[in-house]
Amino acid sequence: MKKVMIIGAVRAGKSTLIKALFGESEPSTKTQSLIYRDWIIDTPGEYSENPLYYRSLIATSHETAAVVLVQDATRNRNYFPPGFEQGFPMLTLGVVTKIDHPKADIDRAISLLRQSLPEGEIFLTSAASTEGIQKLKERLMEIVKD
Ligand SMILES: Nc1nc2c(ncn2[C@@H]2O[C@H](COP(=O)(O)OP(=O)(O)O)[C@@H](O)[C@H]2O)c(=O)[nH]1
Ligand SMILES: [Mg+2]
Repeated sequence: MKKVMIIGAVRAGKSTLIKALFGESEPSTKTQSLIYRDWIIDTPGEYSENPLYYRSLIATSHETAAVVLVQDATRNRNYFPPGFEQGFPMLTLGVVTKIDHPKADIDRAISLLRQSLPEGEIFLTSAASTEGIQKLKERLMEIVKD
């Protein structure tokens, strides 16, 4: 099975999203290193926030069929550099997390994500309400299966 790597800022909701994709709802603990779980690679938020780690992310991405850029719907800034998607030669897609949150602003999240991912699919999700999780899972399964 191919793999998918999940990247995004510290506390963007990456690990919780991964748990939700596996049907789990307990809180996630802080991710300190690359974590391989079945067909998903979880990454520490520092890897997306600190340019010192970009090489490591890009190197790891070569093991994957797709890279998922995560944007937290409650944040008012983009933690990826502009055009970050271009560093990844494989398929890239976007996921907005926490759309259930009272402070979520989905339009803002999409436009922030578009600065780093000008094209490609964007999925709107909430691990808390499970909205959008099944649809994302189906798409990712399609990517990793062949
Ligand atoms: N409201 C809400 N909070 C979430 C959701 N997903 C994650 N969180 C919260 O966001 C925080 C960071 O989540 P985590 O998955 O550890 O982020 P990571 O650092 O990107 O792995 C935690 O307090 C989560 O409970 C969601 O769908 N809705
Ligand atoms: Mg994490």
